[in-house]
Amino acid sequence: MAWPWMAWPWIAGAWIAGAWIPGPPTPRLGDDPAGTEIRPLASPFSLGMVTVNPTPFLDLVAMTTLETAVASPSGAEAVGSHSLGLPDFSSASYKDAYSRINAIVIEGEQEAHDNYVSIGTLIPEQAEELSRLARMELKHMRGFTACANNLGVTADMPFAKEFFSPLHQNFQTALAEGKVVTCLLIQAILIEAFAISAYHIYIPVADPFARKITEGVVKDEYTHLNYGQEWLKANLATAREELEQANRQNLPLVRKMLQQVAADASVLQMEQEDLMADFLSSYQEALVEVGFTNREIAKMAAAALVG
Ligand code: PL3
Ligand code: FE2
Ligand code: FE2
Repeated sequence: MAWPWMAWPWIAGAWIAGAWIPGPPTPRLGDDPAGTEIRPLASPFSLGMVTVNPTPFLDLVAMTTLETAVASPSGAEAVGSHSLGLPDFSSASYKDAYSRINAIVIEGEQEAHDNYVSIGTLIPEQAEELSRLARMELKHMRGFTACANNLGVTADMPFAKEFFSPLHQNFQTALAEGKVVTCLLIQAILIEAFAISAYHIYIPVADPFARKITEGVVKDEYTHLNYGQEWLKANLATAREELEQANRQNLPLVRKMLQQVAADASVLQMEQEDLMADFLSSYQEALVEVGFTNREIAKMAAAALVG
C-alpha cells in the first residue's frame, strides 16, 4: 500500500502545531497549559503501523488476559516503577492527571457501549452482533475502573462527560436523523481509532496492572474498528457523500480532544506528537480499508483542517 508521505507528515505536523486553526491550541479544562510541549514532527516519522485483522485466537487470549487481570488487581504491582524510566505511579501529580485520563477512558467505553446499542436500532439485522460489541465495551469500562482502583485514584467523571460532549451531541443528532453512516464513522472509525492510538501509546508507560488490561482491550478495539470498516466498505457507493460530510464535522472535534488531553497525557509520559501521529496512522489505514484512495483521504483530512 502506498503511503501518502507528501500529505500526512504535513497534516500531522499541522495538527500538532495547531497551525491550521486560528488562536492557541485548546487548553485542557481547568489546567496550566505550561505542561504541553509543542514540538515539530520528525519526518518521516516512525509509526507502529496498525494491523487491523486480529485472529479469533488473539481475541480469545485478549479476553482471558483481561478477565484474569481484572480478577486479581494488586496495588503492589503499581508502585516504584519510576526507577525503570517509567512514571512514579504513586506521585500526586501522576494520580491527578490519571483521575482525568482514566475518567475519559471510562466515559469513552461507556459511551461506546451505548453507541453500539443505538446503532443496533438503525441496523436491526445487525443488532445481535452490535450488542456483542457493546458488551465488550462494558468489560473494557470495568477493566479501566479496576486500573483506577489499583492506583487509589478516583476518576473525574464530570470532566470526562464534558470532554466527550461535542462528539456525543453529534452522535445523538445523527442517531435521531437515522444517519447510520455518520454514527458508524463517529463510533466505529473515529472513536475506535482514537482509542487504539491512545492505548497503543499508553501500554509501554502503563503500570503493570493497567498494561495487562490495556493490552487485552486494544485487541478488542481492532475488532470494533474492523466492524465499521467492513460495513462502510460494503455500503461505500451510497455512503460516500455522508461519510465525507461526517468526516468534515467530526474530525476537527477529535483533533481538539487530542489537544485537550495532551497536558495530562504528558504527565503519564504519553507525548502529544506520538498520540496524534498514531491516530492519523490508524485513521488513514481505516479509510484505505473502507475503499478511499490516498488522495481522497488526504483531501478528507484537508477538509477537516479548515473545519
Ligand atoms: C472505544 O472502545 C473506547 C473509547 C475510549 C476513548 C479513549 C480516549 C483516550 C484518551 C487518552 C487515554 C490514554 C490511555 C490511558 C488509559 C487509562
Ligand atoms: Fe472499548
Ligand atoms: Fe471499542
